Amino acid sequence: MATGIGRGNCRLAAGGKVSTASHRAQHAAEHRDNHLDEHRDEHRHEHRHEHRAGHQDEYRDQDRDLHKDLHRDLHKDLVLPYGDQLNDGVVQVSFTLPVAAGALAEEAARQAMRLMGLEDPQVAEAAAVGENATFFVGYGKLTRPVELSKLRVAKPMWEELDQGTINRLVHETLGRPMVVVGAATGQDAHTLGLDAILNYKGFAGNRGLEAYSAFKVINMGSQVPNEVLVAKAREAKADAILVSQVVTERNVHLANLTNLVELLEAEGLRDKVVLVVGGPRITHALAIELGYDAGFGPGTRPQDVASYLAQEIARRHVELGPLHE
Ligand code: B12
Repeated sequence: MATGIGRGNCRLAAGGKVSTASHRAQHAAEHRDNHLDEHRDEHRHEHRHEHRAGHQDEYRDQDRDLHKDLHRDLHKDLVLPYGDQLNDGVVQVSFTLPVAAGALAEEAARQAMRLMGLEDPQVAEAAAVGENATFFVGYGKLTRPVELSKLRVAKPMWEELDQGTINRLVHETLGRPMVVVGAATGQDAHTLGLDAILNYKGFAGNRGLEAYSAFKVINMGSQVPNEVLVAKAREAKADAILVSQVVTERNVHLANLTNLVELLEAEGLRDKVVLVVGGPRITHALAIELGYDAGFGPGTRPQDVASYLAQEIARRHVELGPLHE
């Protein structure tokens, strides 16, 4: 089916107005330049203010230097994806639409990319997935830059410690190893991530918690129901519970993680344990939102977790006293 729309540079824009790709590109470029100009003016104003008493020629030199600095600084602070050239904004996306392969599906794909905020969407690859679905690889341009200086990044607050310091800190704090119970919970059968943190051999050359005298590790493995994990934590007098969640389809991890917090609260155990969650789609911010003490994402090393646990148990001991007595 050929619609005649969406081929070449001329497409129907929202509200029935005809706009061309070059118009939009120009508009986008103006938008970004205005944005950069605002920053430039702010910066120049501050700079002039500081040097009001200076000489005319000095102003000119300073302006030239300032211009160079600004361009360097703005490129550092306002960033766009790198496609073929620095900050050209070009990105590649892939997705599947439940529409049979053909012209309508391709127009739907371009519209989906526009809705993602991409200018000049192009379909690079379209492959039928069964009768009623099409997989796409597309290209488009982002025009609004990310301002790095405006970002606030949530990070757990701990310092990286070496193995000896971690062992000493825990033994001095508790007079015994810290009991850590770990499990991949609910239906989750992925244990490699949890094993990477807990098992002696560890991950990427970094030894796991079992290699520290600071920790007594109980690894319950995969598909552990929350109730069974809570019962084990009570029986072992766990100081920390480490949960792994890898499957996140249909947000199953959110329901599962929330249920664990509710069970621990109901059992009066929540305040007695350091509660940690990890997995490839876990962030510290998400963990905090769900009622956990810390969250660890992709690339986590056992030493990161060991450092956090040792410092957190020491902090609690000083602030709250022994938790299991
Ligand atoms: C290996 C694997 C499997 C193996 C797991 C074997 C095992 N014993 O673990 C098997 C074959 C069993 C499997 C099964 C399935 N899998 Co699978 N699997 C993978 C695969 C290829 C690698 C995962 C992995 O081990 N990574 C290596 C580890 C070291 O990395 P990690 O898990 O991210 O862990 C690190 C951090 O996240 C963190 N971390 C992780 N956990 C924890 C816990 C704590 C406490 C802390 C502090 C840190 C931490 O530290 C680790 C080290 O840095 C991924 C795809 C991929 N490339 O990622 C799919 C993947 C995870 N699987 C997936 C799916 C869908 C499944 C199945 C549902 C498939 C099916 N239809 O049957 C089943 C699930 C069964 C179930 N009930 O869970 C999807 C998940 C999609 C989603 N977002 O939900 C993925 C992403 C594949 C995909 N692209 O679709 N899988």
